[in-house]
Amino acid sequence: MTEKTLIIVKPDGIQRHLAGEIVSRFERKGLKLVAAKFMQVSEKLASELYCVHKGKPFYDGLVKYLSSTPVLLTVWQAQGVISVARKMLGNTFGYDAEPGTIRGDFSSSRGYNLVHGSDSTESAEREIKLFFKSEEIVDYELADEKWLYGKND
Ligand code: IDP
Ligand code: MG
Repeated sequence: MTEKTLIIVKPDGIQRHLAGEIVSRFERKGLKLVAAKFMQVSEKLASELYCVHKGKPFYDGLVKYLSSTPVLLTVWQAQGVISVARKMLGNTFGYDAEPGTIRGDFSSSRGYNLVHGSDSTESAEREIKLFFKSEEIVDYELADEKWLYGKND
């Protein structure tokens, strides 16, 4: 069974017209898009997503940031997708992220870092369930799957 991960284009990603660029990077990497939703997240849902950070000095600002304007929620599926996507995101703070990563290429901020990605299988399962019903996650085959993943390993 291949993994799934939740990737969110955060409000600054939408406001800065970078949603297409960000989705395109995951597409070109050969990850499979299995769900998507464009919506404004409530403060309640944002605080649930970030519950592990409750009590930290940046928590209240983080919840306000994520719920301030709409986001694009996406779920991607592939072997090892959680760690692949985290590498593509780059380090948490934009100014510290490597060039070539999404945050490294487009963010120079601390908290405003354009994109969220699940950090483990447990968080991915919990986070996906917060935003998607199971029937909203689509099971299908990509026509070029054999070229994307190979058959000789
Ligand atoms: P991650 O998004 O790379 O997993 P986390 O440590 O889980 O980073 O933090 C969640 C989000 O909280 C970050 O993406 C960022 O938006 C925000 N954040 C983390 N640390 C700080 C901080 O020190 N100041 C402001 N915002 C922060
Ligand atoms: Mg995190």
